[in-house]
Amino acid sequence: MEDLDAIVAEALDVFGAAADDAALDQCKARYLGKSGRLTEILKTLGKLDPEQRREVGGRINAAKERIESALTARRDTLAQSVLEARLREESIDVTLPGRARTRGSIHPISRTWQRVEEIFASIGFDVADGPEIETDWHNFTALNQPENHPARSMHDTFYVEGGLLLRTHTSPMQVRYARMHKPPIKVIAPGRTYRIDSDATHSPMFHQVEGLWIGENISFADLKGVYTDFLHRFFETDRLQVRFRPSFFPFTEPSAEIDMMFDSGPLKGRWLEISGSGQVHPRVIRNFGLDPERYVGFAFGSGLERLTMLRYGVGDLRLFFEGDLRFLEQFA
Ligand code: 2U9
Repeated sequence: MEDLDAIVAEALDVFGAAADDAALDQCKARYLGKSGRLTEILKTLGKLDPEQRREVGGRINAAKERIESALTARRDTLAQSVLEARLREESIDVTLPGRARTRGSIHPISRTWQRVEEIFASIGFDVADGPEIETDWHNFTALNQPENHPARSMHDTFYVEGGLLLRTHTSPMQVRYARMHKPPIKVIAPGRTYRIDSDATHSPMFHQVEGLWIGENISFADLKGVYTDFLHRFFETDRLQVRFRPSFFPFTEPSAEIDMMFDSGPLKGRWLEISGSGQVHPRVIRNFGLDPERYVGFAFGSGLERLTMLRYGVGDLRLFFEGDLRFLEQFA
């Protein structure tokens, strides 16, 4: 008979080398299976006499028990290492910092829009609103731009079906406002406007803010005071100069360009065009349903993009419309 202790020792070695459950099952068969080593020895018991059979049988059983408990031990070890590997793999490091939710930011043009509203509201201006698709009358006729005016050409304006058009300035909002309110009329109209124009300083869609103050005794001095105060507050400095240059607009007479010059900073010493303005044309006043002999006032119109570019030092207007986060995040 083979040496039982040697078989047990070998089985222990073999089990120790089994890498997983499936390998271990195969090893088990080699010793305890139908034609396994111990089973083969058991089969020889029948040939022994009863005395020997009891003695040898007892030794075989003891060997079998040792093999079985080694098997169980190995199985437990393998299960334990599988569990440990999974825990390692699936572990969550609860000490890691949380994933911060990034903050959005307000678009620089919207920021300018808000600030312009705040500044004018603080000196008593109401804020008008109105449609972006306008009638020919509100956009042109009421503003003293007759049928043959060049601004009305198909080339300059986006026309939509039904004789309507995309407003080319924010003025129609003030026309609507003035026709619905009694003087004194003191209102700003910020909003989107549209023109067929596209380069580094022109976009087919852009933003304007226009102001209108109509009463019985409103003068150019009021315009200069209001607009200069606005510039001081918008650019957060009193160190700038303002000048008026004669100009022409169909809806104002007389008309003026407003220029400004910073006394400090990177733009110091250069006159910059910042707005158009003028005394509202008597025909426009009449189109409000008011008597131009009694009511006078001023209007101005500024581009929100231009104000924003000067405030933040942005060189190309198109950056505002591209949605590039590398640009926009700088305003967060
Ligand atoms: C009404 C009557 C008159 C608004 C005015 C301008 C002069 C002007 C441009 C500046 C740059 C448009 O943004 S821009 O492209 N605007 O020069 N706008 S006076 O005059 C009005 C407005 C409303 C009822």
